[in-house]
Amino acid sequence: MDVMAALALEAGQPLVVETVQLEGPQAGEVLVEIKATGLCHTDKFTLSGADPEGLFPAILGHEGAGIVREVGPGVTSLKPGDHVIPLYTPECRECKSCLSRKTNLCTSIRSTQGKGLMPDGTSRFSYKGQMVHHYMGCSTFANYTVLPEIALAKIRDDAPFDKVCYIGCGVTTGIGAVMFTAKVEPDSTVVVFGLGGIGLNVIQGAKMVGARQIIGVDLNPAREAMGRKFGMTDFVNPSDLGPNGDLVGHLVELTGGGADYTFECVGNVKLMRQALECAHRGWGVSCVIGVAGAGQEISTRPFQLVTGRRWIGSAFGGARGRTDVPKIVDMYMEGRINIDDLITQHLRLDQINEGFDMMARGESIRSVVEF
Ligand code: NAD
Ligand code: AHE
Ligand code: ZN
Repeated sequence: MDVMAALALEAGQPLVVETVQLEGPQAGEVLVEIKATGLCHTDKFTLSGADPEGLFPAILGHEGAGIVREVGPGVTSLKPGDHVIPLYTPECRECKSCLSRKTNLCTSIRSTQGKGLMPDGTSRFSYKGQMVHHYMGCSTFANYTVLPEIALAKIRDDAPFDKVCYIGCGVTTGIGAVMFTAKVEPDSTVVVFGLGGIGLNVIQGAKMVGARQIIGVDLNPAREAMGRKFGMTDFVNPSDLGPNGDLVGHLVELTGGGADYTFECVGNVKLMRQALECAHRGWGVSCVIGVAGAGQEISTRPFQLVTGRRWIGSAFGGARGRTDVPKIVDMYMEGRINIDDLITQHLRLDQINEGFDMMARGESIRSVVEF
């Protein structure tokens, strides 16, 4: 079938909206009509060419919501008409990782997903007769896409697509990193580096679990008001500390000795180090969420770890998608999570590049494209 998609033809170039061809679902696969998709910083990162796994041409997008239109042979858990959220972290419930109960990083289709292909090693998308790669197993910048059954969370029918698509990445990543990965306790002190689409959800999650102090760090002064709305108690703009300012020292002082939990939500390896080093001696936990560019490495004095700080990371908030995503949708529908105020722009597909420009200029939190 013909579908409308924003195509990433090559790195560093704007997306182009074109008609592309999509083959129907094979065994174990599902055709989904995408109704809405968010724009995440990771899409921009891959489009820039800095992602070692970035492949072109591709249909990017991994934060969507839509409706099942057709199922391939052997699909048992979904049927046409079901409302779903695509999962870039699938949940097969059978692989070593799923069975371990120690991680959400299902490994059953990771190798083909990383090659931009479906589990059988082929792509369902093509353009002018040439193969087009899938992206993160989702490719939600298209009005129709095909996914494996294990990469779809079935959600309630009354949830609005233009809001719950954000649960497909940003909301779950931020709230999940607090609840599932770091397991922040009530009365904790928390520092969040980067108050964008992910960091504000970390703040929201920290407030939800009863953190006592939530400090937000961002270079964009406009992020202060939004942070406070979601539960931030203190705001630090590193540029206010001057060129030789001691950000770590300042945060240690503000928290009375270091934070119980810190989260890096930018993708900057210098900040990752600062986030670790402002965690409390003896027990502070620092969680890396941001995706750093190709070839970059983190460093710190091992003494920081010897003296009891722990450096951890979180992908998709540690959430098991098919199990946890429907529950997060319920939390939103019950008014326990605020998504509406974080969606600052609604766009058409032909405005998608403007959405990425607004992200770069710090003018949007989340832009959502509606089909
Ligand atoms: P975003 O662009 O919406 O937000 C980034 C924020 O960081 C902005 O507010 C910006 O002003 C701020 N910032 C930039 N440089 C800074 C600095 N030096 N000091 C302080 N603040 C700074 O991006 P996002 O969508 O929130 O994504 C954030 C990061 O998380 C990206 O690296 C993205 O790829 C990654 N991510 C990871 C996961 C995961 O599962 N681990 C999921 C989603 C996104
Ligand atoms: N492809 C990059 C890494 C990108 C990355 O870390 N992706 C996160 C999700 S970001 C969502 O916005 C993730 O879940 N990673 C786990 C995985 O298995 O990909 C690289 O450096 O190669
Ligand atoms: Zn994302």
